[in-house]
Amino acid sequence: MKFVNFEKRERIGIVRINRPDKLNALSPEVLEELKLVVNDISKDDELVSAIITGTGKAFVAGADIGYIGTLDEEGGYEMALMGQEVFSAIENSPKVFIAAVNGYALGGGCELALACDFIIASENAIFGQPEVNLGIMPGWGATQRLAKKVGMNWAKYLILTGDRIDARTAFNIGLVQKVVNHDNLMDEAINIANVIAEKGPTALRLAKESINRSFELGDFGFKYEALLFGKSVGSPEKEEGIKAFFEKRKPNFFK
Ligand code: CO8
Repeated sequence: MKFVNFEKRERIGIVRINRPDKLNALSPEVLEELKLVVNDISKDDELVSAIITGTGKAFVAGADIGYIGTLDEEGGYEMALMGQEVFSAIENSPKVFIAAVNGYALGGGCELALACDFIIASENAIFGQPEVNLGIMPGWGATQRLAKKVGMNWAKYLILTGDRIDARTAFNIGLVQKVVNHDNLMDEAINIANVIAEKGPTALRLAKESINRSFELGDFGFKYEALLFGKSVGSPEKEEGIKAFFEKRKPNFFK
């Protein structure tokens, strides 16, 4: 692949958006490659978690602005759907996706990070939804996911002002879960991915699914949680987890 590198380290996948001369801007070609990689990760029984990061000084500086310039209304709609499909595949993947934000995460780049399950940021990271500066609005999920993840007021502030925020501010509003020294970003992300990769994959998948649906299900969300909890209790992984607890050892869910 030309624009998206993929590396497998035992139970962890590492995805690097690799178009540094354009700050990893997401053209249709980059998105197509990302879609293939995400689908491969989701189907790979050996993988439990995956990290998405960027090459060079940006995570992703947005959708490709030159390409947006060529689009008419219909093309804009189609391009929005194309990116939304890829980002929803990340959000709904049975694997845990961590965004390791190494620099600019603007527009579609911030939306890509939002589609991941949580965000680890370098102290150099910059977040923002600057689309209004270009006379357009976000189209790859920010109006939906940002409001759900940081609340309506911050979502409106970021989307309507186009202001950029640094990693500390992003941490303070709950957009980022951990800020680390720039040089340690990948080590930290890999450590967290490894911690997750030791857990029972079925429990991870069911818990993620239940959390993902928490906003839409209302009171039925509790019933849904109970249903998925039942599935986790019925899984062979639960036998190992509880046996290991009483044997005072770490569980091994991958025998
Ligand atoms: N698209 C295309 N090229 C880009 C982009 C981008 N988003 N961002 C940077 N580049 C290019 C620059 O044009 C430049 O190319 P060249 O060397 O050929 O001139 C190269 O990357 C390096 O960029 P800069 O020289 O600008 O680097 P700086 O360090 O001076 O500035 C910034 C870095 C502040 C990140 C600056 O590049 C910038 O403001 N970039 C644009 C950020 C932005 O507005 N992002 C939002 C884009 S719109 C979007 O994401 C919408 C998503 C939803 C789409 C829905 C369907 C279409």
